[in-house]
Parts: sequence; C-alpha cells; structure tokens
Amino acid sequence: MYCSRHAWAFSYLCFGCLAVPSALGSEFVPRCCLKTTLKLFGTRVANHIMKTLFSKTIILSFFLLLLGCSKDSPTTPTPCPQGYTGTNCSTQITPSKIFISKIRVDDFPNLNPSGNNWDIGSSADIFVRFGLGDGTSSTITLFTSNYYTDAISNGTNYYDFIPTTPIELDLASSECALILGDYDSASSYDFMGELVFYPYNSINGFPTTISISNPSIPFKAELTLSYVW
Ligand SMILES: [Ca+2]
Repeated sequence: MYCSRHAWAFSYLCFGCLAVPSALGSEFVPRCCLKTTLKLFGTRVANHIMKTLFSKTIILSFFLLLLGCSKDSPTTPTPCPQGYTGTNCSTQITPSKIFISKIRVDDFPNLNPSGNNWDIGSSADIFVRFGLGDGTSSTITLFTSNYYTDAISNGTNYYDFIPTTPIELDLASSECALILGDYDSASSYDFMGELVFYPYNSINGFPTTISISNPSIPFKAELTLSYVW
C-alpha cells in the first residue's frame, strides 16, 4: 500500500539521483536513493519493513527448528588405528609378521665365568645369533651376525648388529632366543649368554623397540621392531 502510494516519488527521486554528475562516484547513486527513500517514507515504511522482516525471521526460524529436530542422519563409524580393533579401538590385532631390523647389545660380561678374559690377553669378539625357539637344540637360527673385535662393555656404550634384511617372524606369538658369543673361529666360539623371550606382547601398544635382559649374566639387548597385519 505504501509502496503504491509513493511509488512515483521513489521513481522521481531516484531519477534525480541518477542525474547527479558521475564525478561523485559510482556508489553515490544507490546510496542517494536509499537515503532519500528512507526519509520520504519515514517511520511508517520503516515499521512496515520491520514487520515484514520479523515475520520472515519467524518463518525461517521455524524451518530451521524443523531441520534441527529431524531424524539424525546415520554416522559412519571412525575406523580404528592400524593394529587395533574393538568398541574403543583398544584391542590389539595380533600381527601376521614382525620384523627385527636391529639388535643392540647394551651390556655383556667382560670376563668369562672363570674370571678371565674371553681371549688370552684380550676381550671378547662379540657376535649375536637370533633363533626361533626356546634356545634348545630345536631352535632354528634366523640370523648370525658378524663380530666386533675386542669389545668391552662399560655400562654406557653399545654394539649394533643390523641384518642385511630384517629378521622376519611369521608368527607373532613365537618364542625366540638371542645368544651372545665370543667369536674365535668359523667353527668355534665361547658362549657368553642367552636371552629367551617373546617379542610380541598383546597389551604393550606395538613398541618400535623392546628391551630384554638378564642382569645375572649380565646381558642386555634392545630390538628394533616393525609390524605387519
Ligand atoms: Ca675371541
């Protein structure tokens, strides 16, 4: 109603605005029209606009409320991190393979059980042998390292033995044995110590290194592991 009554005035004023020299800038025209129109229609028009906006806002809010209350869309369950399963992804999946890429010897006896040097006049030429089994004669050797000449354990140093290709364990639950020896010749060595252990633990979170030791020997080693599922 207000629009039809004052439509001519609106058109006239806007036409006048359009006639303003363009030196005032391209934005002048719409601003001029808006200001002039508001002044002309005054509070009655403003009230009409406010009422219209208010009613549209109510309708829009109603539809938004309906959308918000609509049935939840099905959610896609978040996949567990690799190696885990269960409701809270807290159950470890037993790996199909474990690879051992490094054996680090941290501690070993500098003297033989008789209290003498492992070699006459020199310390041990240490090497490791890793096997699948409990250390008895049925143990299957998977890796025998080269040796370090005249090695000495001082409590802080270590010796790394790195297989050319990582040692592969096809059964994660396997029992394994690690032997430390003093190399003497291709056919003989002195047994220095042995650790029998399980490289896999179903609750330890797939560590990339595990430490195994027997302080009574003493013999301590650290294995670097990786897992395949
Ligand atoms: Ca030796």
